[in-house]
Amino acid sequence: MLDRLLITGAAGGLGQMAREKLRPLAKTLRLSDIADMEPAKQGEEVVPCDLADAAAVRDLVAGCDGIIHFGGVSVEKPFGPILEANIIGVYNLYEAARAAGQPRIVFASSNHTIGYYTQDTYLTNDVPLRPDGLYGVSKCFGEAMASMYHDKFGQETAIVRIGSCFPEPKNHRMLSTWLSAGDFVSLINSIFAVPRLGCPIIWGVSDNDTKWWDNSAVAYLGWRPTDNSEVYRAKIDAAMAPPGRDAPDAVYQGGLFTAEPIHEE
Ligand code: NAI
Ligand code: 15L
Repeated sequence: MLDRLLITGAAGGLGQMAREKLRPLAKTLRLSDIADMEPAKQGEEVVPCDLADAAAVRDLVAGCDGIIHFGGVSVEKPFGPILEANIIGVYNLYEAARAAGQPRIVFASSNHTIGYYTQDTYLTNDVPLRPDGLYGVSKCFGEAMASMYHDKFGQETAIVRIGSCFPEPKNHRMLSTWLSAGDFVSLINSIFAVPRLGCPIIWGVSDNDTKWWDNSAVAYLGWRPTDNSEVYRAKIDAAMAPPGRDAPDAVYQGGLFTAEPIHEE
């Protein structure tokens, strides 16, 4: 059991899910966000923090022996907020972790690091990056930071390229990219349990029939996703027509993110 697990982005969708489901993983959960959070319950600490504030991030990370880094901009946005949260914020986090004895980190990366691969390609975890926007580029930066801090200092990070982690898949593309909360929780438990983690790239995807990603290189983690989006197919078919054959959501793994412009400030 960890002593104190830091969850950044605790006010967000995945942060709230983790707050509820990862309680048994640590004696204390330290929950942080720039947005409002529910008050601390027993075994919790609520610590507001802007990831762009280096001194505040250093204090935030001190005393933690594990970090789940969900905080940051999670969709395509102008470069300013992405720079603050996902570039400067990630640098601040890694420097704070270095000062705090290198707690193991789960870095929430994204399928948008490889979004321009087409849906007819099956990807191992060592393919060249093909980000589909500034958000995807910022996640490539985070992955590169994890790799460099591992090579230079031995910092361990699980780079989880999350597909689509929501209670249910929301459209036809997500039948391929869906990661269930249960599978994500079991992945995080495996990441903190494995004796030697290193700095693997892990596809964050459930055992969907139509998945595009091959996790065989990280079999040593012992993680076996058990959910399958197929159970939602009929519901999605009934709710919406599938995208046209040439629509971005049907062509590219990153779906509609590939059609986003560069947003102005
Ligand atoms: P979310 O947008 O709901 O949560 C992100 C949280 O980060 C928000 O509560 C926000 O207030 C906080 N944040 C933003 N800027 C900040 C700053 N400067 N300082 C401190 N906190 C800041 O996103 P969600 O869905 O919970 O995702 C969590 C993480 O997982 C994100 O990093 C996202 O990029 C990544 N991810 C999520 C996927 C999903 O399917 N939910 C898919 C791929 C990646
Ligand atoms: C992401 O990276 C986003 O954070 C999330 O909101 C979804 O859009 C997801 O990717 C996806 O590709 O479905």
